[in-house]
Amino acid sequence: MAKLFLLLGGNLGNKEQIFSQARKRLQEELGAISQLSSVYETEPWGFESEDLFWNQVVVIETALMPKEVLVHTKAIELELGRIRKAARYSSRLIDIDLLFYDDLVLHEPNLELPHPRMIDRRFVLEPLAEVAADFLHPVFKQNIVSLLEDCGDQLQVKRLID
Ligand code: PH2
Ligand code: MG
Ligand code: MG
Repeated sequence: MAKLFLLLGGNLGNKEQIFSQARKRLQEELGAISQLSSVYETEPWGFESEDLFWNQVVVIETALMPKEVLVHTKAIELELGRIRKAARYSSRLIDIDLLFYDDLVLHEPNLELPHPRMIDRRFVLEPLAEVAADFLHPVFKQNIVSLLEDCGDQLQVKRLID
């Protein structure tokens, strides 16, 4: 089994319902959820929008290989109504990103692990620090708390109390 770290993100529609459906479908397709961060309300990174995001880290124990994981996460995004736009960053119902797959380092055109932009994004590092503060980034050899300390991203990331 591998420990898979995913990030859910979305800033359109009924976020509570979409996130809940996403967690259910991920569990059915990939394996049991072993950890969940809180949900965070976050300012859009990389583009302008009035619609704040929700972000949440989901940790799954999976028997699938990374490529198989990607096939399933893409299918679940579509199932939940995601429409891909031409623009690099835009508002969306649901995005499911692979952050880490154990400490695997992979550089392929359609899949890079660890997620190449996570270190620049407070909306990833804050929820990640909640569930895996000591996890060592396999490329930078820093743990998540240390990456968060070095992160220059000033956009607001607020933990929602549930
Ligand atoms: N995802 C993006 C671009 N910008 N901003 C926030 N706050 N949260 C996201 O999940 C997000 C983003 C690209 O996938
Ligand atoms: Mg993304
Ligand atoms: Mg994505």
